[in-house]
Amino acid sequence: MAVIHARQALLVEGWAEDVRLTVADGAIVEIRANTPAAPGDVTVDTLLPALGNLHSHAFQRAMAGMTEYRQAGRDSFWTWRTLMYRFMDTLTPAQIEAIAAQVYVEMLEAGYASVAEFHYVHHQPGGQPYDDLAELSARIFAAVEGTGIGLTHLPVLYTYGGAGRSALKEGQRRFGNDVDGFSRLVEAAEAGLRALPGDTRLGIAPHSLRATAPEDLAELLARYTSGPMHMHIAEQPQEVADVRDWLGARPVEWLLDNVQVDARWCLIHATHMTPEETRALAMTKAVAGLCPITEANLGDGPFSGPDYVAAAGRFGIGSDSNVKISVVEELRALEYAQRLRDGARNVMIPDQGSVGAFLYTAAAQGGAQALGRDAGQIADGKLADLVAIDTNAPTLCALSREQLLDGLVFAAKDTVVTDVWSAGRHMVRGGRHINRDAVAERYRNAMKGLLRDC
Ligand code: NGQ
Ligand code: ZN
Repeated sequence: MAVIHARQALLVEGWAEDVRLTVADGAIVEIRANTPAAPGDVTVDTLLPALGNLHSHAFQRAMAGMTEYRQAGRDSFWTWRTLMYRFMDTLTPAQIEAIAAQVYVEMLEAGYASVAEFHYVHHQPGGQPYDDLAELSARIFAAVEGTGIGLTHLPVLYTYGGAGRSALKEGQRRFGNDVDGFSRLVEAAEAGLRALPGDTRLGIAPHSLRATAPEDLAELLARYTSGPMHMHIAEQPQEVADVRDWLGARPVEWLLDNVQVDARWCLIHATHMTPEETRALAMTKAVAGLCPITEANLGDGPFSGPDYVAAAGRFGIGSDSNVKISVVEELRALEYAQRLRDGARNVMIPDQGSVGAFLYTAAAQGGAQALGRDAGQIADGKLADLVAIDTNAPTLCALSREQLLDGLVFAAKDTVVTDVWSAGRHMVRGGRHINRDAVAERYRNAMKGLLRDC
C-alpha cells in the first residue's frame, strides 16, 4: 500500500485540495480531500490522471531523424514507408527489446502511464517464423517488465501487401500471417502475457483494410469476441481511393456498413472522412486514435475535429512512429492542425470552455477505453495511472487552476512532469525514470550494432 499526497488534484468532480490518495494492488482505494500529508506519504504538487498512449510501433523510434532528408522527386508517406521497411528488415530481437525499453522510458517520463503496442513485426528477416512464434512479443514484454509501463498488447494480423488481396511485398515478409497462423501466434503470446502484472491487456489488431480482406476480418471477429480491436484506417488519400476501387466504398464507410463497430474499437488516424462518415463514427462510441505528431510528420492531413467533437465523438492520442514522444506536444499538434486549416482558434471543443482541459480529459478517457484499462480518471476503484506536474514551473506559475491545463497543453514542456505511476508502480520520480540510465546505455549499444549491420 502507498499513499500519495497532492497539494491539488483533478478528481472526477473537479479540483480538490490537500488530497491524500491510497493505492493498493495497483488501484486507487481511498481519496480524501482537505487532509494534510502524513509521514511516509509521497508528496507532489498537482496530480492528474495519466494518459494511455493508444498507438505505438516502438521500433520506429530508432529511425527518428533518419527520414527527413529530401530525395530527388517528391517524398510522401509511401516513400517513408519504403525506408521504414528497409530499416526494420535487419532488426534483431535484442535490438527490438532495447529500443522498446527506451521508448517506454520516454513515454513514462512524458506522462503516459500505459501504451497500446500495435505489434506487427513478428518473424525473422525474410519471413521465416522464430522457433517461438511470439519471440518478438516476448521482447516487448521484457521491455515492459524493465520499465513498468502498463501494456495493452495488440498482435497485428497483416496478410496482404495492399488493397485487393495483393501478395506481401519484399519489405513486408516479417509481418505476414493468415488467420490461422495469427491465432497460433496470439496463443503463444498469451503464455508470456500471463507473467506480466494484472493490469496488462490483450487486444487484436487487423492492420488495415488494405492488409486484410473482408472474409478474414469476419473470421477474426468471430474468433475474438471481446477486448480491444484496433485498426489503421483512412490515413492517406491513396488508401481511400484503393479501398473504394476494391470494395466500392470509402474505408470508414465500408467498415461501418459491414462490421459491428462499437466501444471496443479504436480506429487509428481516421483522417480522411466525409462529414457523414465523421458523424457516423462518432455515434459508434468507438475511439478515434489520433496521432497528430506522426500524422504531421508523414503528411497525412488534419483530423475532422469540429464535426467529430460536435457529435460527441470519442478520441485519444498515440505516438505512433514515436518520432517525438510528448503528451503535451501531441495534444498541442492536434489543436494547432485544426486552427491552421480553419483559420480559427479554440476549435477542438464542442462548447465554450478550456480547450486544454477538454483535450486532456477527453484523451485520458478515450485512451483508457481504447486500451481496455479501467483508468483515465482519478476515482475510487480506478487503476492508479497518475501523473504529477510542478505548477511552480515558469510556464505554469502564473495560471489559475482553471487555466492550468491550457498552460500544460499550449505552453509547458514535458519537464513539468515530476512523477508518474502506472497501476501504482512509481516509475518516474523527480522527472526521471528510475531505470533511465541503464535503459539508455543499452539502447546506445543496440544502435551501434544496428548501424554496423545496415
Ligand atoms: C505502420 N504506418 O503500421 O507502421 C504503418 C506503415 C504499412 C502508418 N500507417 C506500415 N503510419 O502500411 O505497412
Ligand atoms: Zn500506426
